[in-house]
Amino acid sequence: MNTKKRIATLATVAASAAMSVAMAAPASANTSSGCTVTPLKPIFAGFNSSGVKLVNYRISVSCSSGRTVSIDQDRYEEDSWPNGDDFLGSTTFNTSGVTTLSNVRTLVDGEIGDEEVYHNVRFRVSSNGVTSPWTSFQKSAVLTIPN
Ligand SMILES: [Ca+2]
Ligand SMILES: [Ca+2]
Repeated sequence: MNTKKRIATLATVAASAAMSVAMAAPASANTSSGCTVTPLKPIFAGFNSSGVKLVNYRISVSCSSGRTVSIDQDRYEEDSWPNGDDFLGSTTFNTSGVTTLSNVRTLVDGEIGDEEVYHNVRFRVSSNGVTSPWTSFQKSAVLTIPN
């Protein structure tokens, strides 16, 4: 193999290695470093004392022992194009083990007719003083609810 050919071969190997790293990320987005975190479809959770509807934005968490997880949750009300989704608020959580987190919030009435609410979550895992990078955000299913 002459020198020119060898350089070309090395470049091909480097390119395919970079591609396999880039393509692996989305498939494992909700499992990272021994924790699995899933944003569950929001559920109706009754009424507050003022008669306003409540919605529980739950998050399922399952971590191996010795791991703690930090979670960012962003809540939205979905709108059709050309309107952007309405941002409703953020909450952060720190937990470990196997649990389902609850976050009960009042339901907005931002438009005529039903509201369509969902949440996005991302997380990072700490173990023995080492913290993983943040995952990408994952979107829950959308709850359509009269209000
Ligand atoms: Ca809407
Ligand atoms: Ca409405």
